[in-house]
Amino acid sequence: MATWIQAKKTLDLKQHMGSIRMDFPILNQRVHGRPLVYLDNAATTQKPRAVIQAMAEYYESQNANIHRGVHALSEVATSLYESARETVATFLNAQSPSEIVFTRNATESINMIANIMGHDQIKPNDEILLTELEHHSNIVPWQFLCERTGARLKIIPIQESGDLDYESAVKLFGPRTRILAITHVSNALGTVNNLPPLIALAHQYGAAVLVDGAQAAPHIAVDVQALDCDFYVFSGHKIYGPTGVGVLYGKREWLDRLPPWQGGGDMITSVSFQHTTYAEPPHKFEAGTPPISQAIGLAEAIRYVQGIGYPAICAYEENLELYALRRLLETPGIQLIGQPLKRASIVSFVMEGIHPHDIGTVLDQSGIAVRAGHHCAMPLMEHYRVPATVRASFAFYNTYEEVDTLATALEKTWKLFQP
Ligand code: 7TS
Repeated sequence: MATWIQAKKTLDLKQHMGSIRMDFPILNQRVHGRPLVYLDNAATTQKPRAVIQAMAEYYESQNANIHRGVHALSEVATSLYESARETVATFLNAQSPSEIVFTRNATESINMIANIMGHDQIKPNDEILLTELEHHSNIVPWQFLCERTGARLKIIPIQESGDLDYESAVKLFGPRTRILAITHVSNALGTVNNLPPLIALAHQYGAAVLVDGAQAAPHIAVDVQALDCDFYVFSGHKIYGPTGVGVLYGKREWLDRLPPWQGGGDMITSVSFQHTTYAEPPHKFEAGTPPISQAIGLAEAIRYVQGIGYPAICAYEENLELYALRRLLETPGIQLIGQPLKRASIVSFVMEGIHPHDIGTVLDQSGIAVRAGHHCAMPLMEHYRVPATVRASFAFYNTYEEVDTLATALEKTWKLFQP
């Protein structure tokens, strides 16, 4: 946890920014001779020292394989791994740690569900509802499922603002709807979806709901019981934890009902050449050696985030985002893509006549890291008839001065490309 946090009260992060940034060693460097301005947090976030240290300590003094040995190190490693699961369960307000499966990333979590749902839950002409906002990770696995089963995709459209078209959404549900797979926050526009009415509607039709929380978990306090979703997924590396670990939350009754995905060690109770019986959830879904150090790192990242607290993070990030929007709107040539009612720390834009990749390259020369591309959301790019956007995505360690640096660099970029 961050050492600078004293009393547990809502912090004004602006006042603590120096200490916060000191917790993230990577931020204190120069890129192309300029101080790094890291605004690619939606791709991956930087890691606080506490996470790096927890993982180093694990490898220096605790490393062993888990659930297998009677020796002391294996018991320590097993207990650290299982307590990481408890940390995630409490973080999401799951009913029990057995509802938390560790995977490789959000993508793998979605693939697992899309795959095992095909076992006996989906029939020809069943319908799977997605939205126009989805990342490819929440599209392609469902296309695989449709190819295997003869089910069909139906797509909830968006309005020009980048908000979901809730009126159209209601009409798309029907007796054949089996799954609603929906992002909590759009990685390209930052739109925060209003999930509860859609989840309630899906359940009225007996459909299961998977929420892709990859971009939400770092910015919004998630309560899976309040949401009442059936599955919730996110990636460790986008919430200040390491790569190589993801989370799949699943309601216990779903995890009991669904078959395992991969077979191997640790997911069985007994194996013979004639017959194998499976372990209880969550182990049923964790074949092979899991991401042990990564789960430990993720738990530390969650403790770090909880140490600051979502009220403080949300308050700071919302103000920073408003400031960034104001500065961008003042900058000549900028056209925002999407103006959703509620957004979470992501801003996408284009500049007339300048390719987003060129903007990204010029910004990089000023030490500013942004993303330029289709953001793995090609259907969404098609909706706005742009091949790509520039995306600035913020974390609680970004500063107002960094937003100014971005705005100044964009103004220069605009001038540079004028005839
Ligand atoms: N879902 C959403 C909404 C995402 O933004 C991403 C990654 C994923 C799923 C997949 O996450 P992964 O950890 O399994 O790869 N989004 C991005 C991005 O916007 N830029 O780089 C990765």
